[in-house]
Amino acid sequence: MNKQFKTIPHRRYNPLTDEWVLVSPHRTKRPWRGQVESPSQESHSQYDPKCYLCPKNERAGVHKNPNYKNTFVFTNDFSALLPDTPIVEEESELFKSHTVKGTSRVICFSPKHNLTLPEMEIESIKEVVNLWVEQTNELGEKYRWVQVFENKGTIMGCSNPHPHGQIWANNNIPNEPFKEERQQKKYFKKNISVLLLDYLNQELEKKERIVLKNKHWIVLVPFWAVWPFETMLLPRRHVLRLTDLTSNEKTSLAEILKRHLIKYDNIFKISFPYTMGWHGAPFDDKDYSHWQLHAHFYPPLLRSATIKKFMVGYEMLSEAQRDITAEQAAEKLKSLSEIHYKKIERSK
Ligand code: H2U
Ligand code: ZN
Repeated sequence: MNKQFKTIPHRRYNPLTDEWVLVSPHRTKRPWRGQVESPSQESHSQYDPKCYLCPKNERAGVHKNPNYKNTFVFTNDFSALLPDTPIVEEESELFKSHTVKGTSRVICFSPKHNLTLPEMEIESIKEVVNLWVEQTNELGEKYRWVQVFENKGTIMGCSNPHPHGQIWANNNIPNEPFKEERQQKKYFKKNISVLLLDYLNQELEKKERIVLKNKHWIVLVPFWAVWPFETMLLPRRHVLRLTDLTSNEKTSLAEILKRHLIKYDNIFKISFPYTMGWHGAPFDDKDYSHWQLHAHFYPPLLRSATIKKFMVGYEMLSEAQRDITAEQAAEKLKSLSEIHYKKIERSK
């Protein structure tokens, strides 16, 4: 590794988005020692009569949840996207607007109000993986872009601790995947190989930012990570979409997700907040061989359970900036136990 990375401010390039990040490691010359605060208020009960996601409870409006046993999906009662919008098009150079058709769904990961993904059994996590795949498959038949994601923790604007995620689908390609589409395509044209697979193979050789591996999957801190503990999860083989995964790959995904999210919870001994989501090739008739499926994890916490990284000031006006380097974050994540802190506390 370039030794100066550890001490000298520099910019790093993100080939997936064609954006740069400012890295300022000199601000953390001391070895990184995460401050551990007492665990935040978490729900201890498996059922909350006031929760709109718990089985048999009423949601806003007229709907009542079934007595579901594993996972449960419903159309968001306050959906940001609608399937039957009339045409709203404007096409002048400075005033442009396009019609958007789509839908938003909410997915409950478990009937248990207080059970988050890292604490679930691998079989139950596989149910969530299967649901992601089924939903992506179904929505991909109708829409070009299917965004599976999870907002976790109040710090991320999540409204309810009940373990859940969302899926939004629409007929156009939104900003983030648009950049990734453009960049992966450009790279493929130039090199006749897949950007993220070439990147992954070089990361496996360098070994500086790899957090976890199993037979089918790798978790790493990207060289160009912006958020303090940002990670990327990707399959080792060339896979375009969630819907292309084999059964073994889905089981192995459930397994690595559990290991990864336990490590996240163990950083500050709290249920670790983040936004995570999947990026795979869009659903239309074009050739997307240049794509590689991957998930991004964007956690906001920096030094403790209560100190988050703010993306304000210079970030809003110039470009993203980080203090601890991607290598330091990977080192920290690697060093953490794969046994959940709550399990250790219970056995004491
Ligand atoms: P968050 O976890 O990001 O807060 O998302 C939960 C979603 O649940 C949110 O988009 C929806 C909200 O619109 N919701 C319902 O669909 N029905 C309800 O009864 C309450 C919340
Ligand atoms: Zn609940």
